[in-house]
Amino acid sequence: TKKKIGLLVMAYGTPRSKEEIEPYYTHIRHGRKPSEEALEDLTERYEAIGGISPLAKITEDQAFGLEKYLNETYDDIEFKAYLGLKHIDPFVEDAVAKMKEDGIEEAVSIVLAPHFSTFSVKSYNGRAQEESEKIGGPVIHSIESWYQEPLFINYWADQVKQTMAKIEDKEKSCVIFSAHSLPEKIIAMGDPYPEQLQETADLIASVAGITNYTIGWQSEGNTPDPWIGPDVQDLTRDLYEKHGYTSLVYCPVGFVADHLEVLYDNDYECKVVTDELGINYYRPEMPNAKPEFIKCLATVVEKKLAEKE
Ligand code: FEC
Repeated sequence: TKKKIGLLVMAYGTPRSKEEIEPYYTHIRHGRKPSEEALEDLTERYEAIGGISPLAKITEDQAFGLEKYLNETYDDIEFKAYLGLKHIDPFVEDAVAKMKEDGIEEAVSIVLAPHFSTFSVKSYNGRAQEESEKIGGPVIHSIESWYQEPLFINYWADQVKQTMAKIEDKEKSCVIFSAHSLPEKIIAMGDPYPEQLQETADLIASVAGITNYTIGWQSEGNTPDPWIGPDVQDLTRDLYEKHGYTSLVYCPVGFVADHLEVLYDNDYECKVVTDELGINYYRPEMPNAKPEFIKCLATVVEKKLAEKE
C-alpha cells in the first residue's frame, strides 16, 4: 500500500460573501471589531474589485492542483491536501485536526507566500505545530520560505520579459518588486523579510536581464505604528520625479494570487498615480493556479521531502 502524506497548504483566506467581511476583519484585528467606518471602507474596496475577492477559488485551485501534480509524480506516496487558512474557516487548526481524524501521521506544510516573516510564515507554522502537539496530530515538516526556488524566480523573470517586450522606451522604464508592508518593529526583531524581498528582486532582475528596478512595500495596515517603506504609491511619484520614467512595471512578488491587495492596491491605487503623472502602468500576471506555478510549488515540496530523508 502507498504511504500517505498530508499536504498542509496554508493561506491568508478571504471573505466568501459580503456577510463574512466583518468576522474576517475582526479576526485580522485580533478579535477587535472594526469601526462602522473602517468596515464600510473595506466593503467598498471589495465592491471595487467585483464584490468579493477571487482569492478563495484560486487558493483552492492551488492546493488541489498541487495535490494532483504530486500524486501524478509519485507512485509510492499518496498525497492528501488540507487547506488551512489564517483568518477564516477552515482555519489552520481545523486542517490539522482533520489530518489527525483521517489518520495522517506525517505531513509537509507550505504557506502560499514566498517570504519568511514573523507575522506571516512563522505565525502559520507556529499555529500548525502547536495544534498538532496539542491533539497528538501528525508530525509536520514545515517549509520556512521558498522565494529562492528557481522556478519561482523564472516565473517572474518570464513575466517581466513579456511585459518589457510591450514597452517601446525601455530605458525609461522601471520595475517595482513589492511585498506586503509590515510594522517596522519586525526589522528590530531581526526579521529576514526585507532582505528576502531584495534578494528576490536581484535574482529576478538578473534572469530577466533588467537594470532599472527597485523594491517597495504596499498595503500597509491602518495602525498608528510605523510600517516599512517606501510605499509603492509614494515610490511611484518619487521615481517619476527623480528619473522621469514613462513606464512602471509593478510586480507584487510577495503575493501569489489575484486578490484585494493586488487588484485594488496595485491596479487601482497605483494606477491612479500613474494616470495622474501621465505614464504607463503595467502589472504582469500573478501565478494563480498556472501549471508552471503548480510545478514550482511541487518542486518546493519535493525538496522538503528529500531533505528529511
Ligand atoms: O481578500 C482578499 O482578496 C485579500 C486577502 C489578503 C491577503 C493579505 C496578505 C497579507 N497580509 C499581511 C499582513 C497584514 C497585516 C495587517 C493586515 C491587514 C489586512 C486587512 C485585509 C487584509 N489584510 Fe493582510 N492580506 C489580505 C487582506 N495584513 C482586508 C485589513 C484591512 C486593511 O488594513 O487593509 C494589519 C493587521 C492589524 O491591524 O494588526 C500585518 C501579510 C500578507 C502576505 C503574506 C500572506 O499572504 O500571508 C504579511 C492575501
